[in-house]
Amino acid sequence: MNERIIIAVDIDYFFAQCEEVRRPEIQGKPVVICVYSGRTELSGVVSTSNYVARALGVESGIPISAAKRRLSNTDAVFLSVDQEYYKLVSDRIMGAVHSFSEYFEQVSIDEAFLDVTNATHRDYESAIEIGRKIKDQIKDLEKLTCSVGIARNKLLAKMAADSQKPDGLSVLHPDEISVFLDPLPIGKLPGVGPKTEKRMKELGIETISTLAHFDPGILADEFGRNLGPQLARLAQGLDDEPVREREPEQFSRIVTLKRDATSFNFENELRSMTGDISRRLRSSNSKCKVVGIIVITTNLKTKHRARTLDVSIDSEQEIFAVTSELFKSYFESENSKTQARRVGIRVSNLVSSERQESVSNLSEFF
Ligand code: DCP
Ligand code: CA
Ligand code: CA
Repeated sequence: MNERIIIAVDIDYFFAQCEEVRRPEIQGKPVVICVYSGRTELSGVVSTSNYVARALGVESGIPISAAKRRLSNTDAVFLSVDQEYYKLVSDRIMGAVHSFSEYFEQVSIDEAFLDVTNATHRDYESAIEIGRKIKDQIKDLEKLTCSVGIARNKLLAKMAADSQKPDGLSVLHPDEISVFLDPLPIGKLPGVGPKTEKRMKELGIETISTLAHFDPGILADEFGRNLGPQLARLAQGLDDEPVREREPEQFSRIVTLKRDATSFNFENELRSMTGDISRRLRSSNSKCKVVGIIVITTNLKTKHRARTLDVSIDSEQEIFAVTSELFKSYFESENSKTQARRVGIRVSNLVSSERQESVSNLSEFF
């Protein structure tokens, strides 16, 4: 028997919710996160928006000018994306979610899957328990809501999570799958983008049920020999993709200072962060080539400095040496104009320390 239980976690209106948390005064207003192209003052697109703005027709992908028009009579807040900040929040959340199962896969900045088949002994009630705990923990840690879906594979878990947003917990028992899937419009099927959707509608395919039973030959002709049959399988709720651990690309830590700083006077905090990062590198058998610092100022600007090293490192002392220098030169260059409220460090360009060793062993051998 290879029946699995998969949990999907997706943070609600992620970038916009991050901003609501760090700027509580904007809660309740329409919040629009913008990617400004810089060409003219208003050119660019909406990255995401909160649910207040969505109810007024403002969602991902529309031009900022259209969003401004639709929200012209409201107290809407337009903010520029701060990708670095969302990444820090995401790293902390993903760390917490990962702790619920060793079978963990992060698929995007705000989304992850867990395989809890063994942990739950294939019992949905105990999977729901884990789902609740994950939601509670993300709420406690970051004050963010997320939506959780539980089902027999990644596809259905994701669709279940999407079906109850925001702050949902949706379970799809194996015997409920076709009742759930069949009536849904094909646009709800992951993998069916706007172009595919349009062509399917021209072929008379409106619902997932129609797609599931459609002539496989025609689907192959229309959408390709691989994609066509694949879409039909998805429409039947079939998906064998395993939850696949991906190598982390970076590690970061950030702390709020007890007192806002205008110089490097937080050696203890830095030691604790470098110790933590060094342990994380070693436990994943990695070393880093790039070491950076993060400063979040009292007026919520996120600043970065990073150094690329000649030799990759993983020790606490080495990481401390580089980051303390970066902090010193940061505060010198800033001329103490801005105050730091939160400070962090980040290591990236990770390389496997095992591979390095074996390479050096080999070169010794030759
Ligand atoms: N994103 C983006 N541009 C897009 C889609 C998404 O910049 N076209 C960014 C902003 C989102 C984040 O990625 O906050 C996560 O994307 P989601 O699709 O999960 O959307 P949200 O989390 O914003 O909303 P939802 O509550 O629907 O999950
Ligand atoms: Ca999301
Ligand atoms: Ca997502």
